[in-house]
Amino acid sequence: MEIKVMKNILDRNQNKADEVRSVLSMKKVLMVNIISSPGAGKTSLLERTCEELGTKFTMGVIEGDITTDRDAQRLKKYNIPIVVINTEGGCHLDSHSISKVLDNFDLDKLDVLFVENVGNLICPSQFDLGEAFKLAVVSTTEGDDKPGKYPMLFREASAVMLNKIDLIPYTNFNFDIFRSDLNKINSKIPLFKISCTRGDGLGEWYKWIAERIDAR
Ligand SMILES: Nc1nc2c(ncn2[C@@H]2O[C@H](COP(=O)(O)OP(=O)(O)OP(=O)(O)O)[C@@H](O)[C@H]2O)c(=O)[nH]1
Ligand SMILES: [Mg+2]
Repeated sequence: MEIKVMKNILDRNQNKADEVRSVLSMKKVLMVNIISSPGAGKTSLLERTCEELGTKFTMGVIEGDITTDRDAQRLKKYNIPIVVINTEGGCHLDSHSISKVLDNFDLDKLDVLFVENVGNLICPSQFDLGEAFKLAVVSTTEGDDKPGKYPMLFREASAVMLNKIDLIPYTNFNFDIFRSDLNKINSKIPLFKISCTRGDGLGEWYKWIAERIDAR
């Protein structure tokens, strides 16, 4: 019985996600669903990306948070449209919540809409928001075992950002284990080794995302 209820929830979510995807595709807006555990660096990556590509592309951000608008406050200085969705305890965004806030953006003018999902490695991977693709962010301080332990996100994502590589010397993170586990799940997935604080590896990310925005 419980399984049936869950299936209904996912079916309803999928129908709305398909609607959102078709609206965004008509308007030529690339929506990117950013997923990570709490603190891996989603907002830091957005700060860097707004700084670098904010003049080249028209960007918007949807900030999913259980409570507070703190991440949105951090992005305010880039003068881009930002909408906060507080899930009030919910551990992920869904397509209905995205659909309800799309009117807050001028979709005719937008090139890219980044969605920072609620910090969680599990539930957000199950809920299609109508995005063009999912982006997985993991950080070295979380350990090298995350692809093996939480395979769904790494199966679903179109790219992986391995953040906080500046901290590797202070952890027991083993890149070979990380890469080998990732290969077993999704061997072709692009992997960016980055540090949002120091700036390592971000040039390749800017190039990769800019190509996708251009090709939308
Ligand atoms: N050393 C180091 N710290 C980082 C790096 N990237 C982010 N941080 C720090 O990690 C902490 C969390 O970063 P956020 O960008 O807020 O992470 P988040 O994924 O948005 O967090 P939630 O929204 O709470 O899930 C902050 O204190 C950042 O300054 C990095 O590359 N290196
Ligand atoms: Mg954040």
